[in-house]
Amino acid sequence: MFFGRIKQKQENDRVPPNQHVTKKFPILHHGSVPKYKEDLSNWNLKVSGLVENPLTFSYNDLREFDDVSATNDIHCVTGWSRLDNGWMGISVQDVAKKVNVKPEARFVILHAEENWTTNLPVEDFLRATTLLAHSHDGKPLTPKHGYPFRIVVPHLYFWKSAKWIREIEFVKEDQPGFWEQNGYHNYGNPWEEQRFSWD
Ligand SMILES: Nc1nc2c(c(=O)[nH]1)N[C@H]1C(S)=C(S)[C@@H](COP(=O)(O)O)O[C@H]1N2
Ligand SMILES: [Mo]
Repeated sequence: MFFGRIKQKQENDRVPPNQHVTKKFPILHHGSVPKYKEDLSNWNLKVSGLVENPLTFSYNDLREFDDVSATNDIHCVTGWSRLDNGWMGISVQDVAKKVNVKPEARFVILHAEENWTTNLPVEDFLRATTLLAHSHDGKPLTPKHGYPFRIVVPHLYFWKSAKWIREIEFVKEDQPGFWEQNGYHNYGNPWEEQRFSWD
């Protein structure tokens, strides 16, 4: 009882307004799930735009970075939150060190398969908590959850966490992405319920 109440309280502090906690891991996206058939020889990740040293990484290049792990909470704009997700991946700060981001870069456009994009300020993208994740709760990402790599930006609504990431572009002018052009908020802070652009 007593412990139960403490746990409830802690959980409430961790759940943004008008979200409900689920233990499931729902799947949400626009478009189709890419089929790589376990063959990543034609797969790569570009880091482009306002960087001194643009680079294209193969899957194996990325796996040579140190792995980092993180545990954080997912808040989906449709109302579900999933607590304590264990991610493994690489730090976007480590990747950024290799390309040297120019000071003029103010936004990051994340490009996924099928020309899906999402946008966020460069200082949000370059937080220590942003990962290029390859595993979730101890297992490689499934195709539906973003295999081989997805972005994880835990402090914003989960639509900013691009699955099937293929290019990280640093730009000067903001460019609203797929959901942002379709009515979602441009920034998406779950604690302020920035769900829709008319909020
Ligand atoms: N490439 C891509 N990434 C995407 C999306 C998408 O449509 N395409 N949808 C976003 C949305 S709206 C959500 S809620 C999460 C869902 O991730 P999940 O299916 O792993 O739960 O992925 C985000 N990343
Ligand atoms: Mo979403």
